[in-house]
Amino acid sequence: MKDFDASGTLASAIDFHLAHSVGKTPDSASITDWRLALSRAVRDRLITPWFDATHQTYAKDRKRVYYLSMEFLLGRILEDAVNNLGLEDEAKEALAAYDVDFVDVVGDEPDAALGNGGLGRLAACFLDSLSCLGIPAHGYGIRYAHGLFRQSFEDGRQMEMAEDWLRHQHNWEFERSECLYDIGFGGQVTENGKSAVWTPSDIVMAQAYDTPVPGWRASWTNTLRLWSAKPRQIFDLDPFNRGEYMQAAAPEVLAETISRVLYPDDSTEIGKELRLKQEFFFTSASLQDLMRRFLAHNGDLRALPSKVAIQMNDTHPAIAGPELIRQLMDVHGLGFDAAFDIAQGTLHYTNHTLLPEALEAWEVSLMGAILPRHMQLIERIDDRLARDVKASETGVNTHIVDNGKVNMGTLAFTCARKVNGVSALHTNLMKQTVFSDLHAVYPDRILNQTNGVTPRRWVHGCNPGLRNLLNDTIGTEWVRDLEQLKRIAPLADDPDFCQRFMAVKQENKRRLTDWVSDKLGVDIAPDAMFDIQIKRIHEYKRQLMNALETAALANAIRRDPGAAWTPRVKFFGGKAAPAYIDAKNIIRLINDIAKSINNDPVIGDRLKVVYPPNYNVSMAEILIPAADLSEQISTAGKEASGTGNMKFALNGAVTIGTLDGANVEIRDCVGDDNIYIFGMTADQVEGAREGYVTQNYIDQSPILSEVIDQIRTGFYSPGDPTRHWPVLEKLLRDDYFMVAADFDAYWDAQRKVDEGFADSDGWARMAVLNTAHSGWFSSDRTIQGYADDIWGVSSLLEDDK
Ligand code: NBX
Repeated sequence: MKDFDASGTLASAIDFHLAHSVGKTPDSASITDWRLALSRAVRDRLITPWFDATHQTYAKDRKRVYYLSMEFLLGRILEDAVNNLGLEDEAKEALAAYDVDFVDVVGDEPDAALGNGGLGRLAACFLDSLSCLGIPAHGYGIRYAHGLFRQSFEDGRQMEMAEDWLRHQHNWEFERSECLYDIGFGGQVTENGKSAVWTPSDIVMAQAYDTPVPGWRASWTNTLRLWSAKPRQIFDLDPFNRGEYMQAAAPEVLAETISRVLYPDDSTEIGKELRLKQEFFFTSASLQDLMRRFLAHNGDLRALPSKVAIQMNDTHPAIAGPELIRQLMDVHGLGFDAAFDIAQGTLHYTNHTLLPEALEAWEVSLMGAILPRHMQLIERIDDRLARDVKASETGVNTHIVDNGKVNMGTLAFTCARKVNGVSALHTNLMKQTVFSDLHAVYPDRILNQTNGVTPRRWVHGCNPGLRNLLNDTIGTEWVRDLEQLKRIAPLADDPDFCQRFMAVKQENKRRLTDWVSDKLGVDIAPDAMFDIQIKRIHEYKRQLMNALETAALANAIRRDPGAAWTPRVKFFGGKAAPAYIDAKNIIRLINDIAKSINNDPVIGDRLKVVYPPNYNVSMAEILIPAADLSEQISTAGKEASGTGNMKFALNGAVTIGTLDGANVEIRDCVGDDNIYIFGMTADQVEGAREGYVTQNYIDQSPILSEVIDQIRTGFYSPGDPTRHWPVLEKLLRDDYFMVAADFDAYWDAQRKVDEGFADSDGWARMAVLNTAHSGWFSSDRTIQGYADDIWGVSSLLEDDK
């Protein structure tokens, strides 16, 4: 294979690109110019491994993976690429020669925020692991012009602003102006004997943009292919010729709307026409693209399941079932049964939530209007399901089309060879609740793949101090084989190692302290306990319970300021969906509580509350390495897995949490003595529902009662005493997530945390053991699980060994 690498040093490549790609001289270059020059210089070094991986994949013609996801929450790309390629020192040195700081340069890059939260970030970690493991794969998604909105606070209230990551040149991607597919909407279907002809009323084009995704040291590099919507026709010539220029541009505007903006809702069904169009747009383009690639090498469509594994990340791409069947029937001439079997042998579905309000279901009328051919095929798939239900003799009653709606979970399940949950608890609950009927009919279909996170970004990249300590202690292999972290477990009893481990933590806390002072003008003490809850704001995640406990702690401190309090800084971070009023009310309450506590001289440094606006991936990279305590306090049974929980534990934070999602597995790994578990179990939560009265729990808890009274009487909103009544009203009327029931257990657990932290040796031991026993939470382990149990694919790197 020809070597396409730019010859010479990274420094000369930066010089070259500053001049030739950016058009600047060193003395006129801004930080952004340096970033663009460095990005190009680094990207050049990916080209040879990228071409090489593509070449090997074609030459070996082995089974490939296609990961279909509406969201890829990549964050910053440059620093990660520099790390993966091992170019940090060279890059730092090259920039320092011009008095330019590497940290400023990589920090200049806007986050690629093409996702809402855990689901999108999981997809990004999976891309990293697929490349790291050398599994031939493509990620397929949407190149949104505007990612997740930017959040600010005005008088404590969340404000949303449009995000604009593409305003500055995005120089990681390659635009593929020749790679275009037609995507139809609406229109008519005419039956033609056995086959059907769909004549859409509107057609837009999907154009590909490719981003190389390097694995560790670029031993393998896959592709993330994102689709952007383009008009098929720029101008409507009739109105143009009549001088109606705006109207003439209507098709362009309409088409580009499809990939314009990411829907900011992470846990409610949206049900909007544009959303359905987005889902079909990227799914159809991806399937057309992978079918073209398959057919270039294979004549026999029945071989598809042996060459292609498609993973549907949640139900957002679930239209892939009917769309693949449509292509096989209407384009390639197969009959329905053959097409269904091929599709079903190729598709797999991951479920990420059991919350009923988050399960996608489209009105039959909308589906029929936008995708008439697919609606017909959905009915036929439903008949197949009915046949299997009957044959199973289970007597269950389950349908894809029900009550005038297309249930996308049932559709995805029916069309998939394997269906997985994202933690052991979640997978068991899938079998027992939402998918119990389907599980009875297809008892071998559901399996578990507990989530994981990439150690490249979430330890090596974000925590240089810990990286160096680990490298010094156990060598560097842990980056690719995270179970090696176990080797530091014995050192939890070595005072010298513990001291070095906690010095790293202290340094990370100092870095965060400086950042908070710089960005928010709030001064905090780095020796306080850093207690962090960062995630989307949702009632089930119970930020409210944390806020109430914070207020209660402030009361206790005010009552007895001279007692031996363990100083704490409570961090909150996260966005609420713009239409989620109850969550936005909670944000405002947290901000008001923060203001009151931070300005109370009696409380002083014993307790501070910090809520930096616009939480995103790069903010997580500063917060997580600095955490002492990780808040994972969702109502048991509601958080499918969580992945932030894993990042914290890996970075030596101790968890306070419920037995929910992957917290259960974190406890199993780190041991009961190194985690603070409290509250009801998933079973107990369901048991407590009947006859649940919030007020009874409040009455039993003087600590909670006091806080509720303060909020009611405007203690946290002087001058506007009724401001937070909606939060109380909701809590009292419908405490579905059982904040009141778990409050006292949470309070007690927090007081144990206080004691634990006061014993600095004991805490250091816990912190070390959390890192040591979290190796299992690598997304490499997760992806190996998908490769073995779901896709039936193997690494191409092993061939060389
Ligand atoms: O997926 C999250 C779960 O809540 C986490 O427990 C889990 O760890 C993570 C990865 O498996 N789900 C999630 O982030 N959902 C979304 O972001 C979402 C986005 C759009 C949408 C529905 C949900 N329409």
